[in-house]
Formats: sequence, structure tokens, C-alpha cells
Amino acid sequence: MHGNLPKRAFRVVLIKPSHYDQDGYVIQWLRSTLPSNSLASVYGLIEECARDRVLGPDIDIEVEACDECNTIVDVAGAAKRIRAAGAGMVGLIGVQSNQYPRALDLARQFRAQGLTVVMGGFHVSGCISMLPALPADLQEARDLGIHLFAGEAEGRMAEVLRDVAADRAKPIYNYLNDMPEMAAAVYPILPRALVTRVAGHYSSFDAGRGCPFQCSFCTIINVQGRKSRYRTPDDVEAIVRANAAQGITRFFVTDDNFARNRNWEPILDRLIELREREKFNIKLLLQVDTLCHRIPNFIEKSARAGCTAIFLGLENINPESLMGAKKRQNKIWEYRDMLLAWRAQKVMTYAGYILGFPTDTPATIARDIEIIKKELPVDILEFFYLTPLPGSEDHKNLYMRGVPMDPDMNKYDLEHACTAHPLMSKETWTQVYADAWRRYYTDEHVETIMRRAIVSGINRTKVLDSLTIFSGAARIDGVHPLQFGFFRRKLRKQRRSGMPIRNPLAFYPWRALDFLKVTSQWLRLIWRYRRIMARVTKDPAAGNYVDEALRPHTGAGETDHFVEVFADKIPHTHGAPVRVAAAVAAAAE
Ligand code: B12
Ligand code: SF4
Repeated sequence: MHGNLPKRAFRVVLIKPSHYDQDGYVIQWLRSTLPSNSLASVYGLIEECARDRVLGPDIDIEVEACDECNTIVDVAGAAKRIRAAGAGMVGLIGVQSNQYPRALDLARQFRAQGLTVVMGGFHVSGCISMLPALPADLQEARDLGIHLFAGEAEGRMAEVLRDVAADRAKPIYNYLNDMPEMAAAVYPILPRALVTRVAGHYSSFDAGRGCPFQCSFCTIINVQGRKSRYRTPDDVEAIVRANAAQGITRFFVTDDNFARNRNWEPILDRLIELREREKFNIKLLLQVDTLCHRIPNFIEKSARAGCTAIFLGLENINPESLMGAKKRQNKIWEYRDMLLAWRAQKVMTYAGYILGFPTDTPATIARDIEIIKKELPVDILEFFYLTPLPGSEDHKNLYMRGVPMDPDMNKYDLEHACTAHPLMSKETWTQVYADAWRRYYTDEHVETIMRRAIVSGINRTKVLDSLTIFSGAARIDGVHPLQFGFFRRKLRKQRRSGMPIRNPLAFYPWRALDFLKVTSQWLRLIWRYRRIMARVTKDPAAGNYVDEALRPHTGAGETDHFVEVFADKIPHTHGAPVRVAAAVAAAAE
């Protein structure tokens, strides 16, 4: 019917910005290690708009995407392609607080080319959700003519595209009070060429959003809500099939807490069916909470569905800190049972540990890390600063009380001290963070982790690779392992605005030396860890290895040594075992 209409195009350029290192260069790699689910989500939504021809039958919607963590953004090239199409926009995707200054620098360049820019993600959503007025940095974006999108875009993308195409885009789209249902929502997808820029070719999807807990440092509950919204098993199957059709079967399931996804069981059952009946080689990386072992069948079914590794928010082992952060659900006396349950299924465990709770001191942190090494069978421990992230209750409280916080959003990457600590100076806190990586990843403990992995039947290559990356990323490359990639790029001209572009004669020798230093440190670390692994593997006693952390609890009356250390900090209402209080009373007599 519309065959005679002349074709026009509307080109959407999606960019997931990275952020700056301490020298002002974009943190960027030849290959990144984790996929961007925000990018995949928005890509899926734009593709749907293109299929539905939401701008009219005669307008083709074209879409291109890039994750700046693994791809150089070519502003002039993108602007040229939009102009060649005749119309279009730039979408800055999933912008976190730490990425906001970089996003703004990119936006400035696109605005200078006269293009429409729309920005969404957790910084915009978190600030608008929690603060009484638009903060100065979001106002700056508005002053540059950047359109802001707060909330989730499922079901709303067509409206944004139509508004931009008609040159009537709103300054701010705010859907924070209207969360879309996830059942039958469009799902995240990226073309294979983008997925293969991630080492290991991991793709991603969120099987649900929302978390019922109330941790005060968390932004998620204030943006995505506390009610569990979830995809259907049919949709998850469709995501797996669409990816498998392009040769991708590894997934990072980005639910912040998959154990609280109310649909976890039918979803896992469906994945088990795909694996066991249709022989899909599915591998999953899940994020779960520390009580997940109490959910009948959860761990067993996760493993059968292809889960080979989990991320856990252990956060701390001091109950006082956990209570202070409203992380009441973390029950330290169950940590070992929970970790052993995953090991029994040969699943590797990565745990996040937050440094800088109000009662933390260098001495308590050092003590706690030693306790973990000895008593908890966790494989990888990763450290974060307690950070008042915009969108969290902690940030809102400090903001409302006028407590000073670092104004540079680039530092809100959980790798910097962004506000004062009651007991530690900024220098001490910074030193504690650097020491934490050194203290956990000693060669001796790396060997222990390898021995535990071998006796538990956990994939030794995976353990060796993870130990190398998590031990080296912060210490050698100066970036958190979650931002790590292979072969760092530093482009002379992609420097933070306000910092000088260095003369090539100064830049390239500096960069060459920097490269040689980092590469030699990595080679030494890789060589050392390989030798340790070879020694452990050859040891005839490796199959009988046992230590305190691997020892299961033997009876109802047994308590971990470390739980007794913290016995007086565990509130009575916290469901703590009575035996702890009894043990402490007995010791006092
Ligand atoms: C998966 C994930 C990662 C992955 C991938 C990153 C990604 N964004 O995809 C990895 C592991 C790499 C990662 C790393 C980090 N992460 Co992270 N991550 C997440 C997580 C769990 C899910 C992200 C996601 O896919 N959400 C679902 C999508 C659909 O939601 P969305 O991003 O908000 O996008 C929707 C809307 O915002 C909107 N939208 C977004 N962009 C745009 C653009 C336009 C034009 C429009 C119209 C709409 C729109 O539409 C989307 C669809 O509804 C979130 C928590 C969460 N629940 O979101 C934390 C989260 C985003 N991460 C966070 C942080 C702090 C980090 C790190 C800095 C910390 C660290 N060291 O781990 C690093 C940074 C490194 C990096 N390069 O990203 C914080 C950010 C908080 C803040 N205020 O900045 C969050 C919120 C978690 C938290 N701790 O509170 N992360
Ligand atoms: S358990 Fe995780 S997602 Fe849930 S509120 Fe706490 S930090 Fe946020």
C-alpha cells in the first residue's frame, strides 16, 4: 500500500560511555570482560521500534551501538552517518554516576555538531528519584540541551523517537512512578559483532528487576523498586534461542538478586530443559544473596541450568556494620553453609566486600580479611569503598544534611573515598583499600584457593584466570576487576575536558613506558600463578586437601570461631543461634 512513498531514514546511535582514569584517559580495552546489559536492553527496544515502523511506514529506523569500554567512539563519524540518514539522535545509555562526566563530554561534542542527545541510566534516574531538586550537574546537561530520561524505557521508546523526529522532545521524561511489567517486555539483545568484543563472548539479560531488601547504600530499590517483576520462562527461552542462533550461549544474568526473582524456578526449569534435552551449552553467571541456600532446590537447579559462577554481596562479616547499612538479611553464621552448598555443585563464588563502614578501622579490616581467608570457603573476594551513590538512601541523607561529598562524579566508581569516614582519614582509608587486595591475594592464600578448588572439582582454568584478574586489576592497572579488560587503550586526544591534550613527543614515550611497566607486571603475575597451579595440581595429596573453611558444620550446637568473635554484635532479634550467646556467656565466666 505504501510502496510508492519515498524512503527516509532515522538513525539512532547508542553509546554506553565509560569513565576516566586518574590521568583523565578513557578506561577502554581491546576486549572488555563483562557485557553491558543496559546497552542490550535499549538496543532491543530500538529494534522493536524499527520492526513496528513507529515513525511511519516510509521511515526506516537504523540503529548502531557501541560500548565505550571496548570500542573507540568516533564522534565525527557518527555525526556524519546521522546526517547522511537525514535525521536521527544519539542515545547515551545506562549512564552511571561515575560515567556521567564522560557522558557529558561526549554529549557536548555531539551537541556542537547540532545533534539531538538523549541520556538515561542510573545517575539520571537515581538523582531524580531521591533528590528534592535537579542537582547542578543534571541542570548543566539541561542547559546544554540534552534530554534526560528517568525510569525504564520498555513501552516508552516509541514516544521518545517520535518526539525527537518531530523536534518536540521533552526536556525530561520521568517514568519513575510507573514501572513497566516485565512479562512479555521486549528483551535485551545485541548483534554478535558486539558480543564478541567481550572476552568469553558473554551476553546478558535481566530475568527480573526489583529487590525486596533495603540496604541503605543501594540505589536499585529506589530506581527499580522493591517489588519483584520478572520475565516469563517463554521470554527467557526466546532470549537464549535468539542468542544461540548467533552462536552465543553464555549469559550474565544481571538481576541484582536472582534468588528473589519470584519466577526463578520455572525459569531455571526451562533452562535445564534446553540444556538437558536440546543440548544447548548454556553457561550462567548469577547474582544472588547470602540466604539463597535456604530456598529449596535453588542451588541445585542453578547448577543444572548451567550456573558456573555467582556474585554475592557478602559486604562485611561484622553484624554491626551490616545492621547499620540495613543489610539485616546477611546472617554471618550461615555464610559457611551457603558457600559450601555452592561448592558442592562445583560453582565458583565471587563475593563483594565493602570497606569503610562507620566502625571499620585498619585493624578491624585486617582482622576480618584474615578471618575470611581462614574460615570462609569463598574463592574470589573483591573490595569496594562504601560510597554514597546518587540514588541511595545514604546519599540522600548526606545531601539533605549538607555533609560534604566529593563533587567529582567520576570518582563514584566504588574505588574512591567520596565522603569523610568517622574513624579513618581519607589517606588511611585509601591505604586500607590498597592493602585489602594485597592482604587477600597473597601467594599463600592464592595457593589455598587453588587447593580448595581442586578438591571441590571447580574448573581450575576458571579459578586460575579469575585469581589472576582479581589479584592484578586494581594493583597493576589501577582499575577495579569489574571494569577490567584485555589490552588497555589510552588515546592521546580522548582526555577529560579541562585536562590538556599532551604533546605527542611527551605522550608517546610516557605511554610506551607505561605499557612496558604494566605488561611486565602482568607477565610476572601470570607466570607466578601458573607455577603455583602446576605445583598444586601435581601434588599427589591434592585430592585429600582439607582446611577449616571446607569443614562442614557437624551438629546443631556448632558455631564458627568468627561468629563467636562477633557474638556481642549480633542483635537478639536477628535470628542468631542461641548457642552464640551461650558460648560467649560461658567464656565470660
Ligand atoms: C549489570 C551491571 C553491571 C555490569 C554491566 C554494566 C551495565 N550497565 O550494563 C558491570 C559488571 C560491567 C557493572 C559494572 C559496574 N557497575 Co554496575 N550494574 C549492573 C546492574 C546490576 C544491572 C544493569 C542493568 O542492566 N540494568 C537493567 C537496565 C535495563 O536498566 P538501566 O541501565 O537503568 O536502563 C534502563 C533505563 O535506565 C533506560 N535507559 C538507560 N539508558 C537510556 C538511554 C536512553 C536514550 C533512553 C531513552 C533510556 C535509557 O532504559 C533502560 C531500559 O529500561 C545495575 C543495577 C541495576 N539493577 O540496574 C548495576 C549498577 C548500574 N552498577 C553500578 C556501579 C556503581 C557499577 C561500577 C561502577 C561498580 C563496580 N566497581 O562494580 C562498575 C562500573 C563499570 C562499568 N563499566 O559499567 C551502580 C550504579 C549506581 C550509580 N548511581 O552510578 C548500579 C545501579 C548498582 C549499584 N551498586 O547501585 N555493572
Ligand atoms: S540485596 Fe542487593 S539489590 Fe537488594 S537492596 Fe541490598 S544491595 Fe540492593
